Amino acid sequence: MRIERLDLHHLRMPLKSAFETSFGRIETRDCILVAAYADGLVGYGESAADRDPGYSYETSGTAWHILQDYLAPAVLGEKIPNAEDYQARVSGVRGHLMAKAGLEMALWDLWGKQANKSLCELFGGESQRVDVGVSIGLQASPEALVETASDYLKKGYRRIKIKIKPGRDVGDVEAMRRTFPDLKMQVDANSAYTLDTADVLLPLDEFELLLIEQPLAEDDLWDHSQLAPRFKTPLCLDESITSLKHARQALEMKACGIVNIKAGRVGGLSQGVAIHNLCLDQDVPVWCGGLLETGVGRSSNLALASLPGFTLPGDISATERYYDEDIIEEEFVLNEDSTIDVPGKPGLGITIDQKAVKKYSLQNMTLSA
Ligand code: OSB
Ligand code: MG
Repeated sequence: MRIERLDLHHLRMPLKSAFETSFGRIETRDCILVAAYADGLVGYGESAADRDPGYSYETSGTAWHILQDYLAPAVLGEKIPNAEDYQARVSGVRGHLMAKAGLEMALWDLWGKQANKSLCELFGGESQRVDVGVSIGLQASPEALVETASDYLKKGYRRIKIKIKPGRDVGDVEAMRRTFPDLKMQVDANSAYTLDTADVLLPLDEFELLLIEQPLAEDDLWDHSQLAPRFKTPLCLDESITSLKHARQALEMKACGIVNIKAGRVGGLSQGVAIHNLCLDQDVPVWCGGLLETGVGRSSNLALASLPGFTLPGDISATERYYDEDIIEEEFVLNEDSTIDVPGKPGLGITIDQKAVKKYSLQNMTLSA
């Protein structure tokens, strides 16, 4: 299918409640919505780069620039039969993985619609519903955290992740564990520690956490391999795994025992599938992370998480956890068993709410072949 046209929409959406991590507080979430047109079909993708370079060096501004000036010219007027072909065309652009992932997702939506297959079917997914949990941002106090967590447990979530940072780590976990002795729980530091300061986390080993996510910096693969043996609890990498190659290297040096896969962070769904395959091969559990995506990205996360290696609950929560108004017509709801259904319609299986897109757009652009 020849790509005839691309639309870019820079969106800024108010979150229902602010999301605070060790890298900052997010009140509104930016993304770039990509629409790709071919053969009378249109596919949608979401580039998850946010306004500020806190989680990643990419921003909605850099993603817009890279999409407009480099990625769009690489695909417009071209026949792109599959993700391998797409990745080869954009391989001259170093980095900018979230920008690349947004366009790849729009192409997957097109390929699925053309083949009349859902993304889950295209990937070889095996589950119709996936285990999910909720990621709770830093709260005002450990007491407030326990209260927020209770609200989510009442809604039916059976796995909770809490954000930690220096000064708000062991105490918060202790308060949670005291109140919820059997809860499936994990923590995410978003790179807030160094090899020298991370020993304050050693007491976490008492609390039977599923995992400790990304204690050290993104480029500290080696230091994670030095830190990991100090803990009984498995370390899990998020920010550090930006490619299949880094996943392989992390596993070879035992920098982590579990991998968080986010298609946006690794340059596209195809790369997420490849990392899943590597980990499945080596019996390393993976789970699907989230980036507070709109329904567009969430739909693709559900498809990815339907693959058999995703054995831990994902950070894929119900639509109502994130936004008052999403940009898709469908709503993702939590089932009673703390799962969410995997979309079954062709492509991403979603319908864009054009009025909502218009409402939240800061900038729009059409690029033609
Ligand atoms: O590190 O997993 C992270 C949100 C934004 C940036 C980074 C992270 C997160 C989350 C939220 O933890 C996951 C979600 O519910 O989408
Ligand atoms: Mg994380």
